[in-house]
Amino acid sequence: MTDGAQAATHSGDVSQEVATHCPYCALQCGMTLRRTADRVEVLPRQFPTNRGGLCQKGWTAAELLDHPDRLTTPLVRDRPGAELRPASWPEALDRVVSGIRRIQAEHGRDAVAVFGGGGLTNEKAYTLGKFARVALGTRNIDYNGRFCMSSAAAAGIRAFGIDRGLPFPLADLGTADTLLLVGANVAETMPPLVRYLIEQRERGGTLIVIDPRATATARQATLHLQPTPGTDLAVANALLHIALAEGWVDKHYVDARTSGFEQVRRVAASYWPARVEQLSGVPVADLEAAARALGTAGRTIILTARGAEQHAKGVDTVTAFINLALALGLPGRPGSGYGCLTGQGNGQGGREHGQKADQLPGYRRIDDPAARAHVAGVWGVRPEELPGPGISAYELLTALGTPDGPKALLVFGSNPVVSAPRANRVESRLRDLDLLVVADFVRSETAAIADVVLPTAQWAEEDGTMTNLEGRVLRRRALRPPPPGVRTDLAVLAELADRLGTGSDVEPAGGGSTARVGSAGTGTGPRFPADPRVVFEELRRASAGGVADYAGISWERIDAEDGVFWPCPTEDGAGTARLFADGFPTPDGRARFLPVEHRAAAEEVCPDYPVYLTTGRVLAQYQSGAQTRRIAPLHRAAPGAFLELHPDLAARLGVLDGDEVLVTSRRGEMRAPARLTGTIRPDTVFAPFHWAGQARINSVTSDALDPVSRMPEFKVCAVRVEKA
Ligand SMILES: Nc1nc2c(c(=O)[nH]1)N[C@H]1C(S)=C(S)[C@@H](COP(=O)(O)OP(=O)(O)OC[C@H]3O[C@@H](n4cnc5c(=O)[nH]c(N)nc54)[C@H](O)[C@@H]3O)O[C@H]1N2
Ligand SMILES: Nc1nc2c(c(=O)[nH]1)N[C@H]1C(S)=C(S)[C@@H](COP(=O)(O)OP(=O)(O)OC[C@H]3O[C@@H](n4cnc5c(=O)[nH]c(N)nc54)[C@H](O)[C@@H]3O)O[C@H]1N2
Ligand code: SF4
Ligand SMILES: [Mo]
Repeated sequence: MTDGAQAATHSGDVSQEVATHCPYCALQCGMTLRRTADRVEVLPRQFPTNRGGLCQKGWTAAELLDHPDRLTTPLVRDRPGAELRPASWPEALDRVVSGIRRIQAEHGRDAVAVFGGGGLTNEKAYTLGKFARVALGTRNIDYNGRFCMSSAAAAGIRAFGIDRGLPFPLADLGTADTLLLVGANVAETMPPLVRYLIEQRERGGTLIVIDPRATATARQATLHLQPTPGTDLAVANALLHIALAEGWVDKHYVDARTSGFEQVRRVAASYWPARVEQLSGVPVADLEAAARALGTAGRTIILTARGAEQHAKGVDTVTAFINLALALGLPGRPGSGYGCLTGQGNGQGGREHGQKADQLPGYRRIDDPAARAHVAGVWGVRPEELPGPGISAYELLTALGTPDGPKALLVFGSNPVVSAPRANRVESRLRDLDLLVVADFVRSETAAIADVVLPTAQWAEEDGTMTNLEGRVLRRRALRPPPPGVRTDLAVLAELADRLGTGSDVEPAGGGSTARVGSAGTGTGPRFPADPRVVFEELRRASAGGVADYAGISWERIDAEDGVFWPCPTEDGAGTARLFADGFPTPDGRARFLPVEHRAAAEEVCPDYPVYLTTGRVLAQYQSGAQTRRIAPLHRAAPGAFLELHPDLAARLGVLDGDEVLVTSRRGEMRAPARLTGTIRPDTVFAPFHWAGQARINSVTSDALDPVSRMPEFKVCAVRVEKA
């Protein structure tokens, strides 16, 4: 056990040293926080995922705790155009509650919407979903995971009946004979994971990377396939085509454990390598070498990340790789399988407990009568009181302030002004709202245009649980209480629910306004508890019997077992580190093949917009940059946006390294210095999305959505590049 003796902090308690995890990405590296006289120190900590490693972001995470930009008082805007000014908590909360009441009285309950984030703890994600459905009674809630995990999630559910990022422990990567990474730049996005890649190669394994750029990850690969953005589906079908032709398909597995192969086989027949070379730019010889490495290895793992998934055909693209994995007999075979690398700190748990438009806790569907009855029982409401499914993140953001759309939005844990596709449109919709409320610990670009900003606690100031990329439930532990003037998200939601008058259905004798008593369903205590441990106990009951069943997971078990893998239905039964050993959670126990065809990107290049744009991340910045742009060493390492382009393209455009360039699409423009590099395809340019203002690449990106997951096409659109 590595979680140490200091594990026992509960809400409110503080210690000098605490064993916790990094606030940022889904790797959730183990770290120890230590209080010294004048600061909080980060020390790497052994945990099964990071094995003692941290990246720069983790090392410097504590610098935001006492940062001068930290918000320590609520802010309100008195009228449109006025500056935000400091306000007391009662004033700010009154403003929120009176605004919600007025808007709902005039326009109905759905006129108030909620936008959450995959960085929120399980307790917060759960409470936010419950707050929307019970306290606000709105169907309109969705979250930034729609921009992140949704395509892989939808494909996983379609094929396997379940969506858990990695269905096996991360350590399996180190023992794979062949490992395929599709659109994943882990050397920058999850640096400590690279030690598994090194281990894998030291054992003689083959690493294949598919990426339009020769990234730091691709440079470590045995074989790098460099397709045009948006053509991975064709590549996957070609790999299957070759596997069929060479006899590498595991017929026994296909017969015994899957359904639907025949149709997929017929589709793959038309993806002969020469045709796919035409479509993708990947040479036939590379397709053949990749197929051989995948088809003839003992242990083979295929992983996708955002490069494959953030497309208007992201679900079908992931499906094509799952088809390949199934044909090779990988899922459920020890040391082999398909997985998706989740992104945000709680990218996995954040999508299980009800902040998604169509979802109730435990990965239940909100349109399933049995699910509604179960969750309504836990919440102490009648099933018919629960709203139905809402609309997806981008559709929600672009409906704001329109005649039939929501008039108020509450944002917890996202900065869509920077991170949403077609961000100029999203920003103007946010400005059209009657009431925008943002809970954050810094003045993010979204907080800056809000009517009310609520200062909330940071990770080192709260307890809770997070579910990492392996489906392992971990504990976040508080080192210190929030600074004066700052409240936790749970405390804010509890207070708002209380003021909205939906804190309970049973008024205590004497009618006190704060001392709510719970219903039969919730036991005693308030309906919206602020104590994360109490919330977790309720979440366990709400998730019981669902796909993501946390019923058997307790904080004590998490401490004792280095985290517990879901599903874990009983306290005395083990968690599930590896899925699919005996079958798939589909009605017939078989995994489903689904035929998928290549199609063009929503926006193809043309004479006016002749270059492909793709977007992504750099090592030293995180997401919208609201946190990491404020951390001095990270700012020094990555001070601003840039446009990566090939020297041949630059020469055609008359652009030199460092020149300011203007990138224009049908939707908007962005300016940044050119960075010339031979590592990118000459038909493609790349920009990171961590910066705001003129350097905001999401002013340019496409808002085409995947028809199933509603994932925006962040990874390809057509642009024009010129010297500014
Ligand atoms: N430093 C850092 N780390 C992070 C984050 C961060 O913001 N910064 N965010 C976290 C989150 S939320 C996420 S979701 C993960 C994301 O982790 P990744 O998915 O690894 O990150 P990205 O940079 O978005 O995309 C990965 C790669 O996809 C490539 N790509 C672009 N288009 C295509 C395509 O059409 N096909 C293929 N095959 N590849 C393509 C890009 O060139 C890029 O190198 O990172 C997590 N970790
Ligand atoms: N062009 C392009 N755009 C992209 C992507 C891409 O690859 N290309 N990737 C997409 C992906 S994968 C993702 S995940 C999104 C992420 O984009 P965002 O949703 O904007 O994510 P963050 O920047 O992490 O925003 C989190 C905000 O909430 C605050 N915050 C952090 N933790 C908490 C908390 O516990 N409580 C509260 N109240 N606030 C908190 C932070 O300070 C920050 O302001 O961006 C998407 N946008
Ligand atoms: S890899 Fe992710 S979890 Fe680990 S230190 Fe870096 S940002 Fe934090
Ligand atoms: Mo993400």
